[in-house]
Amino acid sequence: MQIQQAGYDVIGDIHGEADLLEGLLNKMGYANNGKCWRHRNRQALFVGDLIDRGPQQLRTVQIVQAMVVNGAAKIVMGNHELNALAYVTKDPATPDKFLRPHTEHSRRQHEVFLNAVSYGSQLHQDVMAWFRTIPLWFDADGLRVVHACWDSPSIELLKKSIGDSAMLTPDLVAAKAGSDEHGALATVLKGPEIEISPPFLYPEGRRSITSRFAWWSATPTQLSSAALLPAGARLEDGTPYPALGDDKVTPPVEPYSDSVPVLFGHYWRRGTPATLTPQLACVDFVTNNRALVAYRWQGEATLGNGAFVSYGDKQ
Ligand SMILES: [Mn+2]
Repeated sequence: MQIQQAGYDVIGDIHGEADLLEGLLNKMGYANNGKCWRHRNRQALFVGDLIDRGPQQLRTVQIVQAMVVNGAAKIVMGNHELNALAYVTKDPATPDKFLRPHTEHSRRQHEVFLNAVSYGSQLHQDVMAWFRTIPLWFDADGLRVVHACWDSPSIELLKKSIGDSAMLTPDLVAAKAGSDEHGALATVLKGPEIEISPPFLYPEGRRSITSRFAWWSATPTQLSSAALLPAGARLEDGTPYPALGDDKVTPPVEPYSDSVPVLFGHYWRRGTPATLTPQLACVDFVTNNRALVAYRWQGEATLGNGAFVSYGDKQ
């Protein structure tokens, strides 16, 4: 067995797959000591998006929270945790409304979680209280971790209002769409987006005029390498969305140029886990079968493909 030096095991978006999480932790040499899963000389570092989608969301939260509270793990916030907080937070400007409107779409996206905790219960409030303690990014020991995008101007802007602790504040949760703070928070947790024409439909039918942007792309001004359409995207007439051409796009963020490596989740990457650049790697992968991916970081400034580990994939 490979000897692991001290460092961080950066674990991708779990989305309620608690069985996969425990399998991955076990595979990486973590053991459950009755209080939490723990490694003798390493820490787990979760990229967020613990909830929504999968079947074991409450158990996922409980496993991760126990690890964080007992010092066996760290975590950064995902857009699904932010959404969960906005879903229960009244808009200070219009107190009869929630910051995340309770639309059919937002309710459906969140309903497995809401059913698991029972909406409005003490348990629900306790989980939200813990979510409020999750920092927006990690930047220490020669490593950076963020849910979606390490955009230095956005992070510097957020630091001006919330400081280096990277903790969400009530004012930041309530920042209005169109404000600099709202844009910076969206860039960091949801990733930058670009306009796309014609619009596309997600597999479930929702229409969108913006697409995710491959902020790590070496050719960010070519539509084909810059736009990330979801699998199964269609045109409004129902036909498959055509292949993207080499139309020029204006990158919404500057390329990442620092020497500190960045690990992130969010992007549903396909295929065998691999780095994107020597400084950038995503740990959120969708494979043929359900799988959870981690990057076992041991202090290196240059990321390498040998550090990925996955569990649950039958390839
Ligand atoms: Mn996400």
